[in-house]
Amino acid sequence: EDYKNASKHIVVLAFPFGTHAAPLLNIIHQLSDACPNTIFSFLSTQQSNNSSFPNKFHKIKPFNVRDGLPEGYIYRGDPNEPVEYFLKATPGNFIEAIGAVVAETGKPIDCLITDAFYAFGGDIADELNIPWVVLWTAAPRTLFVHAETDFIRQLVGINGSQDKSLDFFPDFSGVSDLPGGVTFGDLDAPMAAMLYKMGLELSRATAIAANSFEDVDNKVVNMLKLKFNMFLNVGPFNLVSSVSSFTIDDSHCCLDWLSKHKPSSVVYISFGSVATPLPHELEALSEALEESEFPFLWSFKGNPEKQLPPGFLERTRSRGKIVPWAPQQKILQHPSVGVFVSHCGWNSILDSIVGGVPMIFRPFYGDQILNTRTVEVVWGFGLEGGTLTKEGTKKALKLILCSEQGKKMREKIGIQRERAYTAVKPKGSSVEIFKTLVKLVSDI
Ligand code: U2F
Repeated sequence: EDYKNASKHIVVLAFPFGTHAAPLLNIIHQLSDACPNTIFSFLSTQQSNNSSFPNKFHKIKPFNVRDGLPEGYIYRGDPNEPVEYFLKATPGNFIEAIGAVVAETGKPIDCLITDAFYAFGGDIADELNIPWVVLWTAAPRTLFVHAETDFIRQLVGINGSQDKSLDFFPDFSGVSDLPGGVTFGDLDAPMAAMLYKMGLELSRATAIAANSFEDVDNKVVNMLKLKFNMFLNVGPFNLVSSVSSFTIDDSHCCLDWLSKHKPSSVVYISFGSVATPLPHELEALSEALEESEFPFLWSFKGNPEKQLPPGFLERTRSRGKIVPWAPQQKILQHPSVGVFVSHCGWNSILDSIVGGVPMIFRPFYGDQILNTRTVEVVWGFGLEGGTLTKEGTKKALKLILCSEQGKKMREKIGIQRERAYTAVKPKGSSVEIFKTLVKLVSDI
């Protein structure tokens, strides 16, 4: 019925790992509000759809695609493994599912929107003779690196010295900041190969929307605008709309707990949806928290009783709170939070900017090291952590929470925060650019 009444049908292909499907669904919600006669079919794996669609939406319908896992597959703790099985199943699983959606609904497709990762989206759209729009969910700087991979490889070589500089680009340091698979590591690994292909093919996209804002990283944003027809900064989504119930779930009463603390005094810790620090780092971080005596709120993936030092939970109970999941956006906007110990995923950085909270970094993989570079060097509101050590963490916590330098960082992040808010005000850049995207999608 919903399909029959709709004038247009847009199919959306999500990347079902990390925090990718959530921002994609976020922008689809915004488009759905702006294009009331359009129906959206949202294709992802069953597991991803189950967590993205706790509620049903009238004009956005989830459809499941094969996850590519062998029968009886048991997860053994390597987050890469399910991703690689999934990538092997693409694009076949999506092509099958698109066929099934069209057969089931009787509605031809007018436009394809995909995660930017999916270069094959360009082929599918060409075949159907429809526009291909993508969402880039990470930082502009990371997209730039993937779009310039061939150039970078020509200049610095492959698997050469990690000390080589990248100063021919603005505010870039060296090869060691790049995501694995660009100039070092296994360039043929499935993720690396996918990102390389993405860098080559994205210029075919009708538009590239991004969860960022014009002033977020000026010089790089300008280069991307020159490189692509339409590079549309329409974020940050954490200010534009908050449809994802997972980010606002406060079943562990974190916000009440925060309200009992002084302004800018609490350490908030989270390493995102995929990464976990090594056991010795968990121990070092726990000891640093215990010895420095700051109150802390820790979103902990795993079993804290088993993974944290014996007695730590009891000894810190009066000033520490450990939860399996926290409403991070709200937490970072709470005045009590003074510092964020983070893996530097892009969504977490945007949460920190919007909350005005300086960061301590513990990057793990992919874009995260490059993100720390932007926060530290371009914006100046974070400290490079690397592997977590007790003394290093204690020093960084003290510096951010108790020193003049920490105050300065808060001022610097305040500037970025202001820019983010300005971008989403009426007539703000993200609001105006979003209209371009809406027009593009409505005019098809
Ligand atoms: C991948 O992202 P991750 O999921 O590892 O990390 P983030 O981009 O920082 O996103 C984490 C999200 O989960 C939310 C938080 C963010 O929206 O608000 N969250 C929460 O609400 N409560 C919690 O207790 C913990 C987290 C990848 F690993 C990154 O490197 C990429 O930059 C990113 C974007 O492509 O995807």
